[in-house]
Amino acid sequence: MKRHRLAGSGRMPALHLQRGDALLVVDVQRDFLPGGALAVPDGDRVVPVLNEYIALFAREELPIVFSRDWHPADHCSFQARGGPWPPHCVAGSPGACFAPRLKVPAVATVVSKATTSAADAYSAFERTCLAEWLHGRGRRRLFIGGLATDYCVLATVRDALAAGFEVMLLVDAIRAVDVHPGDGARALQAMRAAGAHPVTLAALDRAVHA
Ligand code: VGL
Ligand code: ZN
Repeated sequence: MKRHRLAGSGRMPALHLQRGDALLVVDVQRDFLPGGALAVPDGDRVVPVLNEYIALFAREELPIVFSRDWHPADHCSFQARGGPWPPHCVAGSPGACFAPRLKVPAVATVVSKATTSAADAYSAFERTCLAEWLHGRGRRRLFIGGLATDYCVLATVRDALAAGFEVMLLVDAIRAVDVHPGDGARALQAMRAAGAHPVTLAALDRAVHA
């Protein structure tokens, strides 16, 4: 029996990058990698994949934004202050650095968040100028990946949708903390239900257009 390629056979049409797109890399910092203060299991696995997205967006001269968790030493989210987390991503410390293998361009847009001791912020949009910055550059669609699926990626995706952006979630470039088993899977479901579209490198049209 001959096989036919039919619509709905599971094969997605190639996705093209467009004017109005931007890449947002969430919190790919040493403290969230294996060996770090708040290690995300397999957190390092997002780095080579994100590097491919970074190269694609750089080639198309589309904006690439890196968010980072950037806490004071006495941050309210730390256990010493009654918060849920061990100390992590203290501003200027080695653990707060971007992953060494992450190919952050020489000139990059960096958004620091949760920078005051009294307030935490999982979302890269929370008390930052990121939404205005992106809107001001005519961005309509954000490709979002990084760490961690069930905290900062989830909160960032929700805020991006609320701010009116279309969101493409890089499902091959996110990893979850999974404090409670299934947190990552639930976060993924919640993001899809909120309107984020899952995307992978394989689904992106990587051909060079003249
Ligand atoms: C994060 C826990 C605490 C994150 C930040 O980047 O997902 N998670 N602070
Ligand atoms: Zn934090």
